[in-house]
Parts: sequence; C-alpha cells; structure tokens
Amino acid sequence: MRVTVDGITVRPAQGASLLAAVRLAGAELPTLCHDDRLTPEGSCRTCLVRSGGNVVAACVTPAVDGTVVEVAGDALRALRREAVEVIVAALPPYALDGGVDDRELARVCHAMGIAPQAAQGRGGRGRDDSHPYVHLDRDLCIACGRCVRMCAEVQGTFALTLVGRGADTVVAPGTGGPWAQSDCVACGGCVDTCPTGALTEPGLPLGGGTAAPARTVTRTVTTCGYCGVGCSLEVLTREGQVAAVLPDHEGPVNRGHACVKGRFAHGFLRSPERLTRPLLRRDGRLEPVTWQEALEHVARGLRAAVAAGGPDAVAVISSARATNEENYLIQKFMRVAVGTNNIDNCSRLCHAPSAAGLTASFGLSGGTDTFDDVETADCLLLVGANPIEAHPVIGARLLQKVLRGARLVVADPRAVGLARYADVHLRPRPGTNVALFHGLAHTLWAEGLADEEFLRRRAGGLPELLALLADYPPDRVSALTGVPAEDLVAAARLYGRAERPAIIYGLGVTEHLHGTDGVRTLANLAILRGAVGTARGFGVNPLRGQNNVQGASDMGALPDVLPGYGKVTDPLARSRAEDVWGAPVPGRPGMRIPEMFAAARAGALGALWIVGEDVCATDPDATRVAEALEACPLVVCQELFLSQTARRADVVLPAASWLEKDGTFVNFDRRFQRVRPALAPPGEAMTDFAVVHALASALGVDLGCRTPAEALAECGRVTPLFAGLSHERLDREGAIAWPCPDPRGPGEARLHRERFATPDGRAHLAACPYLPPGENPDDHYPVILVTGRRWAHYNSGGMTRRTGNILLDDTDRLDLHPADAARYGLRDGHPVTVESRHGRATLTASLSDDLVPGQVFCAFHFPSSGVNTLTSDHADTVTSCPEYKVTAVRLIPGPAAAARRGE
Ligand SMILES: Nc1nc2c(c(=O)[nH]1)N[C@H]1C(S)=C(S)[C@@H](COP(=O)(O)OP(=O)(O)OC[C@H]3O[C@@H](n4cnc5c(=O)[nH]c(N)nc54)[C@H](O)[C@@H]3O)O[C@H]1N2
Ligand SMILES: Nc1nc2c(c(=O)[nH]1)N[C@H]1C(S)=C(S)[C@@H](COP(=O)(O)OP(=O)(O)OC[C@H]3O[C@@H](n4cnc5c(=O)[nH]c(N)nc54)[C@H](O)[C@@H]3O)O[C@H]1N2
Ligand SMILES: [Mo]
Repeated sequence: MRVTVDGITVRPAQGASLLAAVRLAGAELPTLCHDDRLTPEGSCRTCLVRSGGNVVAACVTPAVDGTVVEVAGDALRALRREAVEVIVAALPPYALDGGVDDRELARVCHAMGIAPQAAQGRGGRGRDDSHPYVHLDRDLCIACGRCVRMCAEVQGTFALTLVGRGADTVVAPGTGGPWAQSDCVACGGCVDTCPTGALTEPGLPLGGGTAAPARTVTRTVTTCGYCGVGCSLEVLTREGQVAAVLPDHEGPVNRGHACVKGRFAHGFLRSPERLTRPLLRRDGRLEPVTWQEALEHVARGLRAAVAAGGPDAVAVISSARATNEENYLIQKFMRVAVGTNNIDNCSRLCHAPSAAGLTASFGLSGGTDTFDDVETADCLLLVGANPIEAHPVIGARLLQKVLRGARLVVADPRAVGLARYADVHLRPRPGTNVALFHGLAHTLWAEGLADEEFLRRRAGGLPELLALLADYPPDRVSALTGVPAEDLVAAARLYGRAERPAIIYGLGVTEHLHGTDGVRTLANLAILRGAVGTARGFGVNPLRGQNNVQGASDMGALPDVLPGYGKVTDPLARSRAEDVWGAPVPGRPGMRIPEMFAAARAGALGALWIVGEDVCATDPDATRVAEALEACPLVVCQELFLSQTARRADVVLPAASWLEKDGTFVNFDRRFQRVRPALAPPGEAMTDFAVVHALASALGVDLGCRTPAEALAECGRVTPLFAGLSHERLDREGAIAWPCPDPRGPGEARLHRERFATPDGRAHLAACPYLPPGENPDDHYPVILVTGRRWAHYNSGGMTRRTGNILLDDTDRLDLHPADAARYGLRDGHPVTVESRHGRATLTASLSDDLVPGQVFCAFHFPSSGVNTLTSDHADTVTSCPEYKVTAVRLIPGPAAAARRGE
C-alpha cells in the first residue's frame, strides 16, 4: 500500500490509519486522544488532515492504497490550532503552568504557539484524592477517553467511564462514588496515558504517555522485584528518593503496562522500619552492632557448628527475591566454603513440583514455551492460577486475548479472576486435580481427540496411561471432584478441538500432597494432543511466583542440583563445577527446607542462615517453624525488615532491596533480564552479594567473582545452559531466554521443538492414580480452607504493608459463602476465629458467592493474623512442597480470645 503525505510516499501496513502513514512520513501532527496501544477515537480533532478533498481526523481514518494526505498548509494548521484552543479555553489557568509543562497537552500547545494564558476556564469541578495512588483533577479532564480505553483495552478492569454531557464530560469510576472505592486496581495505566495531568500519581506530577520529567530526575531501567512476570520498569529518582516507577514501553513482557506493586509499591524503601544496621542478640535482645562484630559472630557460630556436627550441620535458605548472581554466590559459599549441599529456596514452597514434574515429563524444569506464543493460542486451559491478582500484567494480556475470542477453560474451585470470562469453569474440590486431569484425558482419548501420530513418534507411556484412564470415566471423575460430567466433557472438547491450545497453571496444581502428580497428569493432556514441542499448541507453562524463583533454582540454590541442574550425585556434573571452583563439591544431596527445620528441632542443625524469606510467616505449620529456630544455636537472618523470622534470629543482617542492586533475574518464561540499582541502600545495609563476600572473608575464604557480572560469567562456565549469557550482552540485547549455550546464538524461548530433553528424547506420559489430599474434613473440622493471594499485597506482606497498598487492603479476610456464614453464625466484616488441627487464626469474615459452601479462602499477607499456624506439614510426596491449598478447619464467631473463652 502506498500513501503520499505532503508529497512523500510511504508504505504503511495494511489496516494502518492515516495517522500512522503521517508518522511514517515523519510529518509533525499533534494528537491528544490517541495512544498507539488503544483503539482510536477521533474525539479531540487535533490530528485533522485533508484527504480526498475532506478534512478528517487522521487517527480514525484508514489508509487505503493511493491516498494523498495533506498535513502542512496554513488552513489545516489553523483548524488544528482552533480545535486545541477550544479544548484549552475550558481549562483552568494552571493547566499549562510550569510544573505541568511535561504533559502532552502542554507540549502540543507549545508546538502550536498557544500561550499558557489561553487557559481561562473557571474550574470548580473539584478533585478526587481519595485513592493512595491515582488522583483526579476534574478541571484538567478533556474527556479524551484515553484513561477509559486504557482501563478497558489494556488492563481489562473496566473501572472507568465518562460521565456528564458536553463540556462537562469528565472521567469517573464506573461504580460512582470516590475512586478509592471503585474497581480500580491501580495499574497506573490511566495516569500514564492521561495527556493533561487530570490523572496523576501523588508525588511527582507526571502525565502523558511519553512524559519527560524534570531534568534533575535520573532514570534507571530495571526489572521488577515482586512477582515472576518480569516487568521492565523505568525508575525515576530524585535526590536519593524514588520519584516514580513507570512501566517501560520496551519491556518485552509488560509492553508499557504494570501493576499496583511494581508501579506504586516502593514506599517500603524509605520506611523508618527498614533495617540499616546489623543486629546481634545479647541477653535476649537484638542490639545494633558493627558489621565486623556481626560477621565475626556468624563466622564463629559457623565454625562451631561444623566442629560439632560437620559441614552438614550448617544450612541456608536462599532467596528467590535476590538476584541470580547472589544465589550463585550463596550456593558456591555453601558448597565451597562450608562443604555442604544444604541449600534450598522458596521454590520448595511453590513450584518445586513443576520443576520435578516438567523434568520427568519433558526433561527440563522450565515452562515449555514463551508467553508471547502462549498468548497466540486459540484455547487457554488455565488451571489453579489467578493471574488477574497474582500476575496482573499476564492476567491482563490473557483477558484481552479472551475478549478477542480465544476460548477459555478455567479450573479453580473459586469463581475469581478470569473464571468470570470462562467458556467452561471447572470447580474441582481442592486437592482433586489428578482425578480431574484424568477425566479430561479420558475424554480426549475416548472422543478421538488425541494425536496418535505424535504419540507414536515422540511420546512414551501410552499403554500404561490408557490402562489407568479406563478407571476415570466422566461419571466417576464427577463423583471424585464434584465437577459435573458434562462440564468435564465440554472442557475436554474445547481443549481437544482447538488448533493451538495452551496450558497455563499455578499453585492450585502444585501446593498439594500430590502436586508433582498434578503437574505430570496435567502435562499428559498436552502430550496426548501433541500440543507441546510442536507448532500445534503451546505446551505447559507454570506462572512461577517470585521475581527470581526460576533463577534461584537455575543457579543451583537447591539441595540436589548444581547451577544448570547438574545433579550433585553425578560425578561428571560435580567435576565440571570443581574445575571452575577449584574445590571439591560434596556428592550427597542436602536438606530441603522442611528437613532443615526437622533437623533443627532434633538438635542436629548448628547454624541456619536465612536470606530474604520470612519462614515464620510463610512456611506452613508456623508454630513448629518457630520451635525449629528456637532449637537452632545460630540463626542468621538477612532481611530488609525485622520480619517474624528476623525477630527470632540471633544475628540480623540488613540487606539491600531489588531497587538497590545490580544483577539479573529470570522471569517465569525463562528470560534473563538485567536488574540495575536506582538507589543506594539505606544506612549500612549491603547487597546480599556483598554480604556473602564479607562472610566468606570472615571465614578466610575468597569466592572470586568480584562483581555480579563476573559471577554470571563464571556460572556460564559451570553449565552450558547459561554459557552464552553476560551482563554486557543483556545490556545490549535486552531479555534473553535460557537455554543459551552460545554467546552468538539466541536463547531458546520455545523448548523441545526437535526432541524432548529427556534421556530418550521422548515426552513421558504419567500413569499416576488419583490419591486423596493429606488434610481431610471431619466432624470437628468440617470446612476446607484454601489459601492463596490477593492483588494488593505480596506474600508475607513485609514490603507491601509498608506502602500505600495498606490503604487498599488492610486486613486478612476469610471469604466464605453466605450459607456457611448462616450455618456458623458469622457476619460480614466481623471477626472470625479459624481453627485447624495445627493452630488458630483470627480473620475478618467476608461473604462472597465466589466460594462454594464448605470451602473458605484466605490469603497470608498479614502475619499477625496467624494463617500459617493453621496449615499442616503435609507436603508433596515427591518434592516436599507444602499442601497449602487444603486445610481442614472449623469456624467460630469472634476473635480468638473470645473463641477460647467459649471452649
Ligand atoms: N498480588 C500478589 N501477587 C503475587 C504474590 C502475592 O503474594 N501477591 N505471590 C507471588 C508468588 S510467590 C506466587 S508462587 C504466585 C502464585 O500465583 P497463583 O498460583 O495464581 O496463586 P494462588 O492464589 O496461591 O493460587 C492460585 C489458585 O489456585 C486455586 N486452587 C486451590 N486449590 C486448587 C485445586 O485443588 N485445584 C485447582 N485447579 N485450583 C486450586 C485457588 O483457588 C487460587 O485461585 O503469585 C505471585 N504473585
Ligand atoms: N498459607 C500459604 N502460605 C504460603 C503460600 C500459600 O499459597 N499459602 N505460598 C508460598 C509461596 S508460593 C511462597 S513463594 C512463599 C513466599 O514466602 P517468603 O519468601 O517468605 O515471602 P516474601 O514476603 O516474598 O519475602 C520474604 C522476605 O524477603 C525480604 N526481602 C525482599 N527482598 C530481599 C532481598 O533482596 N534480600 C533480602 N535479604 N531480603 C529480601 C522481605 O523483606 C521479606 O520479609 O510463601 C509461601 N507461603
Ligand atoms: Mo511462590
């Protein structure tokens, strides 16, 4: 297609607008209601051009072959200027004032020579400053609708609308009432796109998608340190403070979008509660000491532990919040300086079953495809994951996909998030996934929806699976899971008949007594359909949790594997590491997290070093965890805050956060991305990298790897998976997926295209029978408690509770069906005591139709409510991942003290 713009010929893509053609030609054409990410609206009349004899708004006029467009010319200029003058005249005088001169409107006015005095409106429509992060000045609203479209077309929350008529039209929350009480989830998209500053975040007056803030501001592009999505963020700092965090429009996963956590929840950085000095317990109290005293104390304690019980009397829980380079260094410290494999990370608590299950099925522990591919699927099977709240940027991308017509099957006991948009919503009883997946597999096979050619060429284990599936006809599965047989069949047909189906899943699959079986039997579905390792579907993809849980595991912060997943029991893998490290590597797998606690309680652990994990708040059966720490002679906790765990430690070391460190994270779809410091850590806090080095020095050990860049380079010499990666390359090229063996070759975002990474090159079907959960209700504990996440807080809440997010959500609620409320005498908004066989917690009852009777839900973001004293020590039989998703409880009206009195 050829279009001529003021005499210049350009070739825009099919379906492009005149505006796109004009931009291609490099002609100057202002816009106000336009944002490339949104459907054009043509309401501001700022982009008027002449085409085919008519004056048209370029943004809404499609380009057709041969179009001649006139942009320059005084008459057109005057028309456009008039349009802007009309808009500006209605605005209050401060609309074009100094502090706001970065906004698009101000820039357009400047370019057109419209003076600030042109703004002469009377204002008086008032502000809405009720929300902690999104403030509205109605007088600056020009009703361009960009915020409304952003909320609908990118975020998918549909929280905003335009109200009023004519010149009085203004944006407002669709629910009416103040912004703070609206459906807004504070992704910040509306603030970003607002061209006038009507919508701003408090602090820095920013607005306009391409806002160029004041010159005193420093910009740092880094990767978000909350969840595993891996959003690329641009951090603006001014005088040592974060002024704002904006989504990076080049971010490969987030593409200019973000969520309430990455975008706004940075207030914790300068919380007065931030740890700034090392603390040492003396006479029962934690007191500030110098780094030297603290490190010498730890070094003495480690030596004493080894002297008493050998190297295996020392253990570390490494942090999935920390960088790859830090995790690499910590595992090297344990293996080389201490001589033990006692290292684990919180992957144990979430996706260890994914690592085990995907490795058994396909040979590698990562998800099988890149999210960009997954998103092009025509049918999504979303299982036990709530990305709308837990991975909001992914949730938003998936939702848009569904709104554009992709079929959606959701399997989740709760009717939350994307379940509202599902073609079929399967609601299995918690803990019955394996039966559910067998039911789906049974139907795939029975209805001829399996890919027999793929199964013959590329898979193994079919006869065993078919023999097992005979026991899982829809009726029986319905009885086991509570899912109606017709829903099961409908879901199997959707997945089975789709051209390019994809499976995406979360903790609802893994955090069970048989979580690994869950992953494997879910993978069966993709194998049966030939929808993995082919172009006929997009495999099986876990939505990994923490910002760097994939990376912490990749770096070998696990008891049984070295960096790159070479087994510690494999002499070849060991010798490769030994060659690089110049030291022997112990060949016996170390302890997993629950084994560390058990060893401590048994008096067999002399020292436990905990880096960035609040085990006393987030590990299950928290009372027993506290007992373990109590019993361990030396507990070292490396933290940002005096967490529940730090309070019980003997030494507390103040750590830098993700906004204060240099390195890399690996996101949920295996992309390495750079992390860059935007600020210096407060007080004497140090990066985990520096702390490990300092501790090694205190023991007289030199770990090498002076810088994070050197650490990643060294890791690449230990394992071919990462050999092609370097900081320098990531700085140059941006995100790179592993496996990446070659510095000149690209990473492999799609796995298994030729052969699977299993020893025989085939995918392995798993014939594991359904087995019931570990926790089961009885007369005393008749209700099933499911635990999981809510959008405004993050895990222990240690960080998000110390930000404005606390104003969005200030308590741990127990969601329950009104029928259960009536049955147990509970009232909405009133305290409820939840008791399990293991502990007791006080929450606030919240009545909701999202739950079925007999099942209740809560998060664990407020440690003081004690949710993890309820959860049991039942754990996945293969990987020890806790059964967080099933706990039998009873419900008693009133707070715990009252409940006790009533006993
Ligand atoms: N806002 C926010 N985001 C987060 C986090 C956070 O704390 N807050 N944490 C991060 C971390 S560490 C992780 S691992 C991820 C987790 O992200 P998700 O895996 O999405 O999180 P969850 O809410 O724990 O669990 C997902 C769903 O599993 C469902 N479920 C429970 N039992 C079953 C079952 O038996 N079968 C099926 N099919 N479904 C079941 C629950 O109802 C729940 O909706 O989120 C990350 N992102
Ligand atoms: N009931 C229930 N419990 C659960 C779950 C559930 O679904 N239900 N989910 C589990 C899952 S999936 C996970 S991943 C765990 C998460 O549990 P945790 O890992 O314990 O939780 P977080 O709050 O993410 O972070 C832990 C601590 O790390 C600190 N921190 C942050 N960044 C850094 C850093 O760079 N360096 C250092 N040294 N410290 C840092 C924070 O201050 C915080 O106190 O919770 C688990 N617990
Ligand atoms: Mo997690």
